[in-house]
Amino acid sequence: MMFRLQLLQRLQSGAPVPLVCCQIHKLASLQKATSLPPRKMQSLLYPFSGLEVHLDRSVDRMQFQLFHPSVEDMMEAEKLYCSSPSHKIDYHISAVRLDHAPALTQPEVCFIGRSNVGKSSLIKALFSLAPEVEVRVSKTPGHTKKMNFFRVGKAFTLVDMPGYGHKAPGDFVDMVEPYLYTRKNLVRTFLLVDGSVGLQKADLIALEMCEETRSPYVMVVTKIDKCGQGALLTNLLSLQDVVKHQTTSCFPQPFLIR
Ligand SMILES: Nc1nc2c(ncn2[C@@H]2O[C@H](COP(=O)(O)OP(=O)(O)O)[C@@H](O)[C@H]2O)c(=O)[nH]1
Ligand SMILES: [Mg+2]
Repeated sequence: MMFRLQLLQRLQSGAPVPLVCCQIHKLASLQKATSLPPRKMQSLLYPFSGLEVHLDRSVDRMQFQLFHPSVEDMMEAEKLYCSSPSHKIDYHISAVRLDHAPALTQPEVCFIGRSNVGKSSLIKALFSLAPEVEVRVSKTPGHTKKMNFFRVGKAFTLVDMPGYGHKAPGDFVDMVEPYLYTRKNLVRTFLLVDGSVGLQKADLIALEMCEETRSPYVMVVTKIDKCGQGALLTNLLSLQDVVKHQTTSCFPQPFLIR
């Protein structure tokens, strides 16, 4: 109401009207997604389903289908990402060094991966029903040089970690590795890899590090919209092979996102 009044006054005075940047994406909520035609909804909520038809019968699909939540379960989970006075979602703090990281007690999950793989975009997408939370997504690699902490009420904290590879190996050694080893409230690490280019050397180094820390982690495959389905399937199958044969603490199912 207050905002509308101010807007009216500005319009009447001829002053420039600020652009409202907090727009909610048209498919941000599950309710909107479920109003799509069935096939579109299916490919949006279960991205692997569209790829599966191209696979030979002999290929083991098990690893892509272990976690298959119902729409009702997803709707329940979505409530966590809706901000309210009693459940505030906000940017908390940034830290340039591990000893600057806030001491928090709630469970924490972190997002790691090469620069430009889509860490900040994923967090921004998770917060799409709370668009007032500012998450910076960059056009230039190596932008995030800090850890950024976001609070999801009292439920948990999300941490956007500095990217590795390219120009940022220093940040990785200085921050990401000790963070993974020492953060007591860390419950899950999400290791993001670019599905349009497949596993890179730097991804394998990160994977090895996650294995060494023995903390449970999940592979998230980003940019699945950026290449053809054939190339994506080739990349996914080789990733599946690595997860199956070279990991012990990795959740067997990669999560596909765009
Ligand atoms: N096509 C496509 N582009 C993406 C996707 N995720 C991120 N991007 C783009 O990749 C660039 C880097 O993303 P960002 O989230 O800043 O990466 P970060 O360095 O890992 O945090 C941005 O231009 C994003 O718009 C995706 O799933 N598909
Ligand atoms: Mg970033």
